[in-house]
Amino acid sequence: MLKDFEERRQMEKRVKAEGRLPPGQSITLKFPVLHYGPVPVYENLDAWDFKITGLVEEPVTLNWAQFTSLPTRNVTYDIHCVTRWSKFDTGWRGVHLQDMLAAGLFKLKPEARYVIQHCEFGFTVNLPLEAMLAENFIFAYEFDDQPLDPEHGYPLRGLMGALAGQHASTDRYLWKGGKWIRGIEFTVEDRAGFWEQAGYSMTANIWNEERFRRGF
Ligand SMILES: Nc1nc2c(c(=O)[nH]1)N[C@H]1C(S)=C(S)[C@@H](COP(=O)(O)O)O[C@H]1N2
Ligand SMILES: [Mo]
Repeated sequence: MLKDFEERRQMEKRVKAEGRLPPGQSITLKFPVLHYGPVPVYENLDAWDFKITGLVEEPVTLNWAQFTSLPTRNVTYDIHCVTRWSKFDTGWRGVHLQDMLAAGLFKLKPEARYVIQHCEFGFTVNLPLEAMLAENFIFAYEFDDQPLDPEHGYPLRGLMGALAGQHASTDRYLWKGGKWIRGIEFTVEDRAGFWEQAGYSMTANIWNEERFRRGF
């Protein structure tokens, strides 16, 4: 217990010195679970699919075997929850939107500017296209070399994190990644997702502490 406390204190000191602790955040060594509503149960992934819709030349539907045969990347993210905990050096494997485009899986229409993630039970979250094309975002299906835990998004989640030391303009809070994601929709206009409709920020930049929507 005391050892954990000391470890956490030391690590917080280090990431602070490295400029990796955003304002108003503190470190956790655990992995808290945060979401609204139930955790979906999958007996198998036979009925699972991932739909790419909206401003694309041809909509695409992928099953689990097709999705997991897409090229993957391993990423290490610092993740920052709007409820003020941050977890550092988390390791994930998943598919990047850039690699889907490069593989010729679908073609974007030039008007596409925003992306809505569609998740189980109708949960949605919105991001500008540039944030999803940046290195901060991945469709993750492994954490720590293991399939995701059900409560962290099994089988697939959108994942938004920060790369150590980059302070990118696309660094957002963790809620910008939808757990149990089932598709993405490209749009011209920004459309508030579930938490955004409840008052959370449309932009969610962690370095400017964009936690809530102004004037909401
Ligand atoms: N489908 C879904 N995804 C979601 C949410 C949710 O309510 N539903 N909450 C978001 C919020 S507010 C956070 S902070 C992160 C938490 O991810 P974690 O439970 O893996 O820590 O998931 C995000 N993704
Ligand atoms: Mo959150």
